[in-house]
Amino acid sequence: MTILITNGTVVSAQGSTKADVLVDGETIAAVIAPGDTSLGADLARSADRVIDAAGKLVVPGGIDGHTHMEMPFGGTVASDTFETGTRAAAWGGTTTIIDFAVQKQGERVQDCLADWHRKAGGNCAIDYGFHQVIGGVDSDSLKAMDELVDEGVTTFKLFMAYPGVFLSSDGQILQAMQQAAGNGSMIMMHAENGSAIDVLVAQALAEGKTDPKYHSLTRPWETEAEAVNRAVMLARMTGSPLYIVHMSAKQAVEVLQKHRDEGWNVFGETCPQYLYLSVEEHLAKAGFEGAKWVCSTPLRERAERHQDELWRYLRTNDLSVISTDHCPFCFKEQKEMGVGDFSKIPNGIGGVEHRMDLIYQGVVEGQITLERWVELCSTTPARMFGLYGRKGDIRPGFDADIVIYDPAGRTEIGVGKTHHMNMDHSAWEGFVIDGHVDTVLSRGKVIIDDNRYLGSKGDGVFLKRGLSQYLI
Ligand code: DUC
Ligand code: ZN
Ligand code: ZN
Repeated sequence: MTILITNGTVVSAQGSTKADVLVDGETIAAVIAPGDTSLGADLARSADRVIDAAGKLVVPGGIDGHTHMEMPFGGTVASDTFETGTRAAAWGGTTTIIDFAVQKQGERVQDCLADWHRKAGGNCAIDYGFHQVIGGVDSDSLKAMDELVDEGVTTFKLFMAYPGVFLSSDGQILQAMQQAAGNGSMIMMHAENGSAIDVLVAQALAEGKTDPKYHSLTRPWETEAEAVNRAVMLARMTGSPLYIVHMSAKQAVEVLQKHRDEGWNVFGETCPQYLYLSVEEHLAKAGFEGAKWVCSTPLRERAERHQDELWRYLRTNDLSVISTDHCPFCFKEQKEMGVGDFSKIPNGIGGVEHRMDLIYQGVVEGQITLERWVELCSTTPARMFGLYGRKGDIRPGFDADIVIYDPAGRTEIGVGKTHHMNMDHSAWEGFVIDGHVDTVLSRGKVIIDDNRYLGSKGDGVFLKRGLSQYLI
C-alpha cells in the first residue's frame, strides 16, 4: 500500500517546508520537494491513495512519554485501559505512548514488566513502550535494571514522594543512579519531598481543611524545588543523567536551570495542565468539583505566574519535553473517594487525547513556534527515550506515523464532543482549540480519517527502545 500526501507543509523541529510525503507500507519512502520529479513525474497516479493536504500541516505523530493506563493507584485503578487510552491518543494525533510499569515493594521487577506486557499486548491502537518504576530498590531490582535495558526498557522512574508506597530513600536513589550510570540507562524522577508533604497534609486535615484545594496548599513549591535540587545533587555524584517528570513550580525549574547552566545532564518535563490550569480557577472550585484537578505535582497559583514562566522555560529549553502524565479517574466513585478528605482523592488528570491540540494552541497564542511544538511533543521525546531513527520525524526510513493537522480547523474539548477517554468528566471541558487533527497514520495505516476511527486494537506494537541520545 502506498499513500502520497500532497501539497502540505511538512513541519520538523528544524523548519517547515512545502513537500509531498510518500508512504510505502509502514515507513516513509520519500519526502519530495516541489518540482522534484526524480521518483516519477506523476506519483499521484501510481499511489494507492492520495491525500490532499493543501493548507494543512504534516507533522510527525505525537509521542507521549508519560502515561498511566490501568495503573493501580490510591486504592483504585486508572480508568483507561490500554485499549481505550491508546484509541483516545490516536484521536488526538498521538501515535506512540510510553507507559510506566509500576513495581510494588516485594514484587520482582521482571514479573511486574511481564504483567504490563500482558495488559498492553494485543490491545493497543498505537505503538507503545515502557518505562520501569522501581518501587523497591534492592540488589535484585538493581540487577534487573541491566536485564531490562537489553529488553528495550531503558528508563527507570523513582519517587521522592509517597512514603511507604513508592518513596525511595536518598541512599536507594543514589544506588539506582549508579546502576543507571553503569548500564547507560536514564533515571526519571518524581521530585517532591514526600515526608514533608505528609506532615503538612496531616496538619491540614487536623485543622479541618479537607477541600481539594488543600492538595496543592500542602505541596508548596518548596517541596518540589527542594526535591529537584536533591535529585540533581545525587545524580551529580554518580554521573547519571536525570529527567525530572511533571514539573509545575517555576522555582523548581529555576533550580534545574541553574544545574543545566553548570553543564549537568539534567532535563525537565512539563504537562499541559501546568501550562493552562491553576489553583484559583480549577482546584479551588466550590464544593468538591476541584477534585477533577487533583494531580501530583499539583496545579499552581495563577497569581504567582507559574504558567507563564513554564512557557518561558519551554522556549529556553530548560523544559525539553511535554507529556501528559495521563492518569485518568472517573469523578463518580473514584475522585469521590476523597469527599471530606482531599488526601484520599486519587491523583491524576486525563489528557492523552488533547496534548497535541493544547500545545498547538500555544503556537496560536505566540508562546512557542510551530517547529518547537513538533520538537516538544515528538522529536525530543523520540531522542530522549531512544526512539529516534524510527519515530519523531518525517524522514525516509522512519515509521510512517504522521498527523495531518488543519490550522484553520477547530476542536471543542469536552465530554461527548471530542473526548474518547474512559472518563465521566474532562479536566479540559470547554477548551476550544484553533486547529484540528484531520488524519492520523500509524505505521502507514490510516487510523483517523475525517472524524472516523479506522484502527483496531492490536495495531500497536511494543517498541524495544535504545538508549537516550542525550546521555553524553
Ligand atoms: N501523579 C499523578 O498525578 N498521578 C499518578 C502518579 C503521580 O505521580
Ligand atoms: Zn509522578
Ligand atoms: Zn506519572
